[in-house]
Amino acid sequence: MIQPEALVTGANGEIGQALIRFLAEAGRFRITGLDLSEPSPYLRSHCAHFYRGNILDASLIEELKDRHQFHTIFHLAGLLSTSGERNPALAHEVNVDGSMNMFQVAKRHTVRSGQRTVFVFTSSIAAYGVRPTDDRQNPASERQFLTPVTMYGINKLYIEQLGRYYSDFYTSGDLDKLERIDFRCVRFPGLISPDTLPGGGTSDYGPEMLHAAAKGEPYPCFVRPDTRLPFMIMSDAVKALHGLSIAERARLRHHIYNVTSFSVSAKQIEEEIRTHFPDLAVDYRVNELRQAIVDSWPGDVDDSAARQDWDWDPDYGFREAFADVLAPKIKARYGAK
Ligand code: AKB
Repeated sequence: MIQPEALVTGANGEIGQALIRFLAEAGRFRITGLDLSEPSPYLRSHCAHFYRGNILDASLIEELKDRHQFHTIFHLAGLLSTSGERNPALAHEVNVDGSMNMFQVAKRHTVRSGQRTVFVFTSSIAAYGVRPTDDRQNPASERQFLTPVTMYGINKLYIEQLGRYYSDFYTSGDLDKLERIDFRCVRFPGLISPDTLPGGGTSDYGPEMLHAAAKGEPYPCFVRPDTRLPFMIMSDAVKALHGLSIAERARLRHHIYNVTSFSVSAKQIEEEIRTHFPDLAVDYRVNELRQAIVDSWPGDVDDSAARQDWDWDPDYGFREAFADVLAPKIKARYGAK
């Protein structure tokens, strides 16, 4: 039997690497990876094809349209929140124009195969914009507080809406000829991986503190100790992407789903890490700009729709995440005791 093809954009990113490893082990897809940078030999060996290129490159997009037939596209490539504030025009280009290009690939493959290409998009809690008068601690539902304050968050919210459009409303101007894709999206909280470090995000203090502890380095934390955000570990993030991608379409009442695992403050993360790395030293040196970004995100999100519609259920809560996965793996990685 010929395996269906899947495309993973942002293949070398944190989520991309973990997702490709997971998909390769599951063996359901022939995987095509796409990233700006060269993959590791390990990652390359899991991909039938790998494109080193830019999702803004028109000739690469034509090649993807013509040479492949993607059953599923996992569109992960993009600039994160802090990077986006450093260069908003570039963030808009990569996040929005790049996503438009990927929608065109999905549309072409939908028309050619007569089957709606599954388009899985990674959105984020950055799509929210909680105001100082709102209750940040109340779990936010998918439809609340949609007034993001960063270029990244605004891009995510807009791409979510474009996905709805290409899934439910697009007609290509010809009302008889439907070319609608199957858009599915998770809004991720902050992610923590023992294998990789994020680059350019604002929830990065969580994973950075863990990696610093394992390396025996002090950590200058850029948010206040009482800053609370939702988080999950990378294996649960991959579980969410896979779970949503294979969910029966008829059960999905929405296109956009919150997913989360635990909501904790920076201080709680510090204390939990210290149970595994007693020498950890954290110095809170608040960066006002990054603090303002995090303060605009909800302290918790309501993921009951995902639990109901596609049986989302993270494997790890706060304590187990650190005790069973993060601490042992990161000790092995850095050779820490
Ligand atoms: C970021 O901090 O930009 C990301 C996110 C929460 O989407 N980790």
